[in-house]
Amino acid sequence: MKAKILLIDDSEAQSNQIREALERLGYEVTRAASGMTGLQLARTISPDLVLLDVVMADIDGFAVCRWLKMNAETREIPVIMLTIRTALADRVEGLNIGADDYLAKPFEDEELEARIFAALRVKAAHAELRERNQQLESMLHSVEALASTDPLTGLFNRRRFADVLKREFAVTKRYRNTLSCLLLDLDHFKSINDRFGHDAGDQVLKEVARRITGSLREVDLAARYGGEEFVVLLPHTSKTDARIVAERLLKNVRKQEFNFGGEVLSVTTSIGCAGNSDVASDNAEELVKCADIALYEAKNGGRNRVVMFSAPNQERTVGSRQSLPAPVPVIPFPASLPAPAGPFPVSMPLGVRLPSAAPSPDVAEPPESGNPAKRT
Ligand code: GH3
Ligand code: MG
Ligand code: MG
Repeated sequence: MKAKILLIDDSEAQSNQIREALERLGYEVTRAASGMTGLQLARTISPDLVLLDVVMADIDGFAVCRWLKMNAETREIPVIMLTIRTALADRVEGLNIGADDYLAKPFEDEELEARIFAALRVKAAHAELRERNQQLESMLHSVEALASTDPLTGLFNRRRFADVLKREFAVTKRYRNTLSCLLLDLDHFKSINDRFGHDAGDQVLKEVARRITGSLREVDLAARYGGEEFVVLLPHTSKTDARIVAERLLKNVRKQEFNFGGEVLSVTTSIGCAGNSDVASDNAEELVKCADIALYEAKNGGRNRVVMFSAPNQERTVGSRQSLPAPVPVIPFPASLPAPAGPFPVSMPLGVRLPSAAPSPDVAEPPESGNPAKRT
């Protein structure tokens, strides 16, 4: 493809001479007979290069060059100024205002060709560099996105959550706002993997993630905290309001039915909820710890429920070792008893419920027997 050159020169005779030389060299030439026309054409035809005479009747070449270099649309077009051989000051000024090169009149075809070629090469190199930079920038964005996203669910991962938590917690301290945190853990999720395979488990995790984000406001943040655990950060939300959100999540997750090999089932979740009023220290992670303690109690209390964190002494908040509530004792599986054979049957009231089963209460339900909470 021929390079397109815009020749801005008000002298008819000189223009014809240069146009002939350029066309002999294989360039496509458009001529502007005044500085003003040259500026308009530079925008409309987007030439690869401008050859610009200095002395013109309406506006001189310096002014034209300045306008071309100030305008974002034309800034990248290389400009070669045509000066008289003796006028050193003109050449220096031309370069100072942004011209890329100059050509002293009279000139030979070879010099014209060499200067044009050099200017086009620089332009091509700039364009390539710009493209490479754009590619690098978009690669960087993808890498950043990958580093902060959970590939299965598309939610933020734990690393990214930790960053956001730190920032939100600091903002909350500074402006004395409320901030709440929910920690969710699917109930008896392992039995889905065991009965229907890992892909079925993945499908459940994806759908649960979708339901969680669908139940939140835009300013809330949901992340995958671990295998079948999710964490939700609710800025500007008191514990009372967080409870409402948690109960909505509980219902929305439970409502989703899955059909695996003709068997229709739903999953339940246990949710621990804590608020920044539970944390006395500056350590943002304490907020998740409090939610985790509440989640543990939700598991122990029979699963499929929301438990709000409450310190044993209501006056106290978490922030020092002494103020943490005593951990709920874990009852070890007696070594003398044989381990249960095979996977847990899903049809049992294990949180994975058949639709025909009566819905479990969301809160305050007697503990399930024989299924002590295990937190992994
Ligand atoms: P609980 O009610 O006490 O929380 O029981 P649970 O079965 O949900 O908990 P447990 O910790 O025993 O099992 C969690 C299972 O989650 C075990 C692990 O194989 C599975 N898991 C973790 N990550 C993934 C994943 O990305 N995909 C699938 N399909 N399974 C996963
Ligand atoms: Mg679980
Ligand atoms: Mg777990």
